[in-house]
Amino acid sequence: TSGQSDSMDVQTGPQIEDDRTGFSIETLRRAIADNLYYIQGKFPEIATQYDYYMALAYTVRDRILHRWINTVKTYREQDVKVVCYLSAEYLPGPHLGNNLVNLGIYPQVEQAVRASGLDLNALLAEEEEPGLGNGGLGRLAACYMDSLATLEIPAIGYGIRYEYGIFDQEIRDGWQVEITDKWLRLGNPWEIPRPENAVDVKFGGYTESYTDDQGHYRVRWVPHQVVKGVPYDTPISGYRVNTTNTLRLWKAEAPESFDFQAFNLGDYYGAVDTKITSENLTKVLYPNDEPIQGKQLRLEQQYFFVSCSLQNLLKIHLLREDPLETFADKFAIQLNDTHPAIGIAELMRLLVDEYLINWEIAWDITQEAFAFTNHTLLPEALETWSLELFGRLLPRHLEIIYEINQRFLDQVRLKYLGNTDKLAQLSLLDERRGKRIRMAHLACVGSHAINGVAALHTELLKTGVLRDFYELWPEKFSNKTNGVTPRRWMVLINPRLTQLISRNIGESWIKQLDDLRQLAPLANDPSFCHEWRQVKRAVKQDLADYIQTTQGLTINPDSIYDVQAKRFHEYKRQHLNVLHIVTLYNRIKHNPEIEMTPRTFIFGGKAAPGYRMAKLIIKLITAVGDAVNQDPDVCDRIKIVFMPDFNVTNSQRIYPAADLSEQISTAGKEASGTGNMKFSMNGALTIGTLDGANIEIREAVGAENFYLFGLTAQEVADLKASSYNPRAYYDSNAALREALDLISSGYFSHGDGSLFQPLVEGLLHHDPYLVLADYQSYIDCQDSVGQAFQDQETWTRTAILNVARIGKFSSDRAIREYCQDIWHVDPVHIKLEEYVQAKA
Ligand code: T68
Repeated sequence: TSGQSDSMDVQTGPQIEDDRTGFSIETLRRAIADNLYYIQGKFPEIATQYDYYMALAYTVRDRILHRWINTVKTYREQDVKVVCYLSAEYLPGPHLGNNLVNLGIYPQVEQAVRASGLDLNALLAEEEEPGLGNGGLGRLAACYMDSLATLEIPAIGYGIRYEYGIFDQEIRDGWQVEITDKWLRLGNPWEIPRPENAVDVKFGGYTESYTDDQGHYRVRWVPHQVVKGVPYDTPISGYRVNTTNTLRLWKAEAPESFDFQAFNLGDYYGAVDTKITSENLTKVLYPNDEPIQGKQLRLEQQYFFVSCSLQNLLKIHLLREDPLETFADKFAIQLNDTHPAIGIAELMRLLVDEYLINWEIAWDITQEAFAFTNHTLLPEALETWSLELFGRLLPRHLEIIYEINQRFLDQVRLKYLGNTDKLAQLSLLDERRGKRIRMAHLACVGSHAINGVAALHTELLKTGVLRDFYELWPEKFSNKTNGVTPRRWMVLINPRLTQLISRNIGESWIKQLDDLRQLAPLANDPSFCHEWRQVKRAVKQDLADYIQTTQGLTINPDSIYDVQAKRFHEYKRQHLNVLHIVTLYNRIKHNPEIEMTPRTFIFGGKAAPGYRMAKLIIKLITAVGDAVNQDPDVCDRIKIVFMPDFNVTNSQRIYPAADLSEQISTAGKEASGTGNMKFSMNGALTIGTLDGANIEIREAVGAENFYLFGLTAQEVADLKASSYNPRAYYDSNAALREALDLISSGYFSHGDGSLFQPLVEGLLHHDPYLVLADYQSYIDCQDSVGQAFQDQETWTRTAILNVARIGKFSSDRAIREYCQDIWHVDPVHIKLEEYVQAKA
């Protein structure tokens, strides 16, 4: 070797052009060819696009591995405090493009690929994304992992390696059809299995007490079954830094020692059976919006990955030769909703039963280590488990929860003398609904910090579902408004906009999103505005081309792209959007000559497989689309597109092209929303209610640059309290009546008047999400949007100001707040050793 001790600079690449670390075009080209040969075992004449994708992925992985190894080494040597994010879901999206952006080698790779006679976009399209989450919560975890690495914060994300992620959605005859997501079918170049770090997880059985050598009373858990957890590690790169953190996902397998017993008895098939049952544990992701109470496998999944993760943390801690008492100085554990909240009882069990720490000390460690993020106000989404199921699966944890509860309620009793209502309200056990464990209560009691995900949401937590805890411990509560990563949601998905911005204000905004402020004066610069419009127009053309090729549908890039893309749920009110479309349609039918700003309504999103109403709303959209898109009277003034299979990959085509972002949930129901931020960052204007983060987006961009409508959360609560009568709105509003009547008449369902009856009847008689109450306000607001779009100059100016003022909604800002207020962790700079030295 050269004997030089030069360190590597991530900006310029290595000084020695090694095939596995070099950044030059020629080195990259050679590495791709080498990987095609030695990893895919192919030669160019028979290699598929997928083979080339794999060859490129391994080329990029090598460069990342080099940084990853240096990161792990540094964390070990420097005894740093580490953030542990516990989440049952992650939606990282395709890794390749993101890693190219973060390494800063996108242009070089583009050229190296071209030099091999290939097209980078085609290779990027080959990647199957890991759909290991349902929606916002899982995607938030992925944005936070990106920001943690970019901010050089030591972090591990722990989760579940589902073999089948969220289902793929197809639309057949206008209905959603679910297809199994076989994302691992062709292999996954981004993960490295670590079977040597496998751990055992116990289930079922019973507990027994014994007295140890020192005469202490102890409890041991004799399980009925043991499952092995095998970690699969994926590197998470930071933007233009060497820091590369780990996403560690656990897969369930049968432990060798366990089926050995069956083997000895000659029960070979019984042993294989055990293996199959064990592996079922991490087979499939549960969809949200479905009642999961009572789903044993779901509780098994939660306990499984949390136990694996905590055992792993304790092992790391002891390897560093730190005493257990300092555990909470070395790890900050964040609970992403209540799904991993069982971790509080599990850490107590590990400390008390396995490491023989006394209860009080163990409890201090636990409370100091854990913090809890709540993501929902919907009461039906709050997790509870029946004592029967819980005790059968986790008998020792049930005892521990009883003990935690008893000590907690003793404390409560002192504060609220004789107030039995308070005790019942705060208890970890819900005694009314057939004895259930309230996971949110466990999370609150076992954590030192509790947060909501937007200002309104946190306020509603404090006055609503968690008010008794807020009264008890106001100091534990804080707000952490969500954010999204500008690396994926701007730089990667909107290169045209990125270049325009960077040409004018430099690149600092990519890491300091507040620097977008420098765009504000340019909103008054006609030539900049002109370029902005050209960029938007080009991106809209891209989406039009994509829709033309995939669906054979022609849309007009000069129309308003009016987009609602998110999970289907009644509280998100996609049906309110439909009522607007049908209202416009009726106006045309009454007056075919009517002047109207042309609109393309674009929908995307999945409905939980068992959520009938959500699926019926999808059918309504496609049915209205079939009628309206064909109708010669409409003359292309309205087009309706349903983009199937809304996932990270497909969403990346949608956000950049939107003019109007639909954020129309019933006020008080959407905890935060994160799509709202992604649209705004890409220059869409928002039509929205005062809900979740919409409120803060409106504050940031200015009320004059945001289309507000609808009741406030307070007005919603008041109206519901005063016996809301949706029928009155129907009776008094002719346009609303006409729209609903047209839907129930069978006009959109080949004369079948019964098809949409559940939907229309539901609205007329119950309307729990106040669609009818907000209808007129929404229509009026949409009319002003239509007007405003006519003035392209003003519209563009407003869009630029939206982007200029969106800096707050970077996940970097959110993560900085978590680091300062909750985790108390600091950045650790990672230096690279030359690869030749590191290997030696
Ligand atoms: C979302 N929640 C919130 N839940 O709805 C959204 N739930 O307002 C918020 O922006 C986002 O979290 C991030 O904070 C979810 O996405 C789930 O996906 C989910 C999954 C399983 C069980 C319950």
